[in-house]
Amino acid sequence: MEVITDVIKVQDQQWKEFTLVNDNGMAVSILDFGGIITKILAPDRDGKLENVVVGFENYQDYLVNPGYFGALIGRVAGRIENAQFEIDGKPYTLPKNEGEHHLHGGNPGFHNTIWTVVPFENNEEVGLTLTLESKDLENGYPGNLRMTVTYTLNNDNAFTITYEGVSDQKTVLTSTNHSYFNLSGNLKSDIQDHQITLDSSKFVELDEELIPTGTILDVDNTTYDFRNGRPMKDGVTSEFKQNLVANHGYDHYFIFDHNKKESAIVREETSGRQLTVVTDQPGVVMYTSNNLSEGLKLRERDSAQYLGLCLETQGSPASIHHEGFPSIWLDKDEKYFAKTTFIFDTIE
Ligand code: G6D
Repeated sequence: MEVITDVIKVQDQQWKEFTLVNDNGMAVSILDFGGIITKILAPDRDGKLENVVVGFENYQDYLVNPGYFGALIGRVAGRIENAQFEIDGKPYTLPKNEGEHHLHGGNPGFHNTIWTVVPFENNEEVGLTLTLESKDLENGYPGNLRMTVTYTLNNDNAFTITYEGVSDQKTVLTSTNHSYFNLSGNLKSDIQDHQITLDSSKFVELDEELIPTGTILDVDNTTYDFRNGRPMKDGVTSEFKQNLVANHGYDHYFIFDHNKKESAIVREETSGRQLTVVTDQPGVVMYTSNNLSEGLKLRERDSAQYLGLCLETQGSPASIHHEGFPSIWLDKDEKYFAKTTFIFDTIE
């Protein structure tokens, strides 16, 4: 196992790209800019290593990155209604970077800031420790926040992301990674035939602006019931209101039942690749790149709708304005901890 470091010149900046390689040849490439995962090479059933995430051909395109490809997201992943909240009666207003609302931590956010990166390796794994200091009231968020994200890869083809944070004031925090997975390999096909299983019986209803209504819906007898596996395309062809609200797909927070160790399993029959997600998080935003615009030059091809599957494990920003949702409140000096493992293997 090894960590390979490359220097990437982007306009007047110098970024570093770190590639974690295990003994099976699986590799994960990560930038210090945004902690962005630019490539994951994973084997198919014949052992052929191919890229399984959406990423740009030209690195400078990560400077804009409207889809947040591969990026760490924070301080709050998802949407905060009306870009505001109150703590102990004191109002806080965040940038309205999507209509009247706040999306994905604002700008600058975790996704487009240079993180301090320290590689490491030991007998079990190779990895990176990324740290970031976010000042009090940066983008309107209270508290001086110190974030540490750890990426590790082991010889079981398990890639783990651990998030740790602490703030000197009460604040809100839920971070995630916004990789777009495509198990076909080198974006040979879109994700409509990916078979998805989610350990979830409830999901969060959205309004037309993709803002939680405050209602939690049952998946029973809907295209949101992934408990026994379902092809992603069911959400594309569905006339169910929530699939239409998401622009003919999924863009919703699923609350995990935590009945199983595996919170999500994704399979792609042609390649035989399988991705299993094990997480301590209470839920996941599953986004099926319904709004992925055309015309972006990706590593293997031009962008198109449904090219990647996002599994953004996190708390629910709806908890800011509604009771009964997985909380993203963080008390003064409370330790924030989140851990998600993506296990890549194959099926017969
Ligand atoms: C779209 O609604 C989706 C979000 O869920 C996603 O995170 C973003 O694109 C990249 O706004």
